[in-house]
Amino acid sequence: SQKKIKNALISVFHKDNLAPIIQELNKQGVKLFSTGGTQKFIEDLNIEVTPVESLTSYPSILGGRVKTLHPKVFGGILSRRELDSDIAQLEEYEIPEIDLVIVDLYPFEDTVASGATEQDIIEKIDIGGISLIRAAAKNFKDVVIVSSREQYADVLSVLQKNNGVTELADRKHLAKLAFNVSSHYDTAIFNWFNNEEEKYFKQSITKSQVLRYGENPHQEGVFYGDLDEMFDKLHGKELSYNNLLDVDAAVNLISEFSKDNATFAILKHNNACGLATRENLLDAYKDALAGDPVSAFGGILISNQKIDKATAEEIHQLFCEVVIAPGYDADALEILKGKKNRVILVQKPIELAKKQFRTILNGVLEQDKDLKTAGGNDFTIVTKKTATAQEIKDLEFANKLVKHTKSNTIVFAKNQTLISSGTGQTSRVDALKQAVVKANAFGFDLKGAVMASDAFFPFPDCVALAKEAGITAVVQPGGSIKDQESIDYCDANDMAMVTTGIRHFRH
Ligand code: 93A
Repeated sequence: SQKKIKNALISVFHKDNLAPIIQELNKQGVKLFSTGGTQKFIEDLNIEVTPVESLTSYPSILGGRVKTLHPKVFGGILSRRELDSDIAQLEEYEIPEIDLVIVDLYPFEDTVASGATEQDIIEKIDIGGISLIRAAAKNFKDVVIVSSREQYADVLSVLQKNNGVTELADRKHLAKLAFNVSSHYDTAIFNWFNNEEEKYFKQSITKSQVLRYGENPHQEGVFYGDLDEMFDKLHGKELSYNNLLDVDAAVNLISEFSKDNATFAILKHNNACGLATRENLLDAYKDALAGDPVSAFGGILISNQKIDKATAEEIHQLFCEVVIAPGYDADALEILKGKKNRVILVQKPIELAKKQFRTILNGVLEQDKDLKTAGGNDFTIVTKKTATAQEIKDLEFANKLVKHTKSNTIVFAKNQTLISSGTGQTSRVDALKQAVVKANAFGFDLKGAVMASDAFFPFPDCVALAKEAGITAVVQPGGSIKDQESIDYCDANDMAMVTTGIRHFRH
């Protein structure tokens, strides 16, 4: 298992501290092969070196992208010295055995850190070098791999120790280091690609702001991000931790209604307690509030339209923490400013991050944001009865809302208005029952209302309870093995059901 180094391939980006190794190899009579820049460095030391081009009979092509990627190079590294067929093939194709490979990869991470352009970063993805490293490390039984300039000093002492004769244990150790280098290198490349996707998130964490406290006064809290980039704050006290959670929920909910008529939402604890779409904003606000005027107290209000004076006058009657809108008429703003602490935000038309993060245990969960919403055209009618045009509108409306409500959830809606919802229940039946109780409590008649569910019905009990409450049409993702039981129930009870194929869990 002792091996004497006869031929070495050296291809390094950083040449510093390389000279003593080259000199030692030269002293030991090792034949050196090398790529362009490294070759020049060795020649400058007055030491003989063979350009890799004369080994491959190919020039370096594609601006250096293909220099060492050639069977004459990799054959000499990967051949099994004890295998007759490998030996015969090296002879047949005139490939010299290479028993030492020294590589220092293109500095990918440094290039990213320098703020280089995408094109420059991509050019710094080393292909040939990483292949040399992996090939030599794979064949550690016969080959010594030096995979980073950080190993030069150690390797020099290994070379000096026994006049270029190396031990298997040393080679295997270097192979382990090599795969550490290559895996780290590829991870850095992966992270770069991944960060590209998370550009919006990354940009937003360049700033942070200490909050009054966290979810409760005994908890400290910080927001990492740039609120000024997303909102113009026109009035009011500082947004709290819980306000920010609500603002997030509100902004995401209202984004579903960006192309709709005037829409107003009132949120509490990240769920809507009022939502309505109307011809004009004042009606939208009034009908949103009517959904649950008790919960609306201290709520977060959001509108998809500029707020006018008439609507502001109504809002002013309510104690609410935050108002968010794309803009305010001057007289409306004056009215809303009438309460010292009321936060008034203008939502800027900026794109939100498409990734979500959440800490769990001692780690972080990451996921794509739920950006899919089924429109009426995506609905599949699964019952004999088809939904009316008005029901389809209401089903669309309810389905948008159910997506932004904590699971398990059931939403009842009628005339583009939230009647009531059951939110965050441990069973869907309980969510439904809660919605019925709330609708009754505020004097709503559920006859002709529609129902949306965030996930499928495992049993027909939900549609049965809905029928009893007066629901005539239902939207749900579908996909339960017992879907047919719920559909059969609807068919037997003159109800329409549509499926979307898109589940909207929100945990
Ligand atoms: O562009 S590459 O991926 N293509 C190759 O075939 C190749 N072979 C070695 N880069 C390649 N290398 C890298 O070139 C090495 O990893 C090293 O970082 C650099 C050394 O080039 P030079 O000797 O010309 O300075």
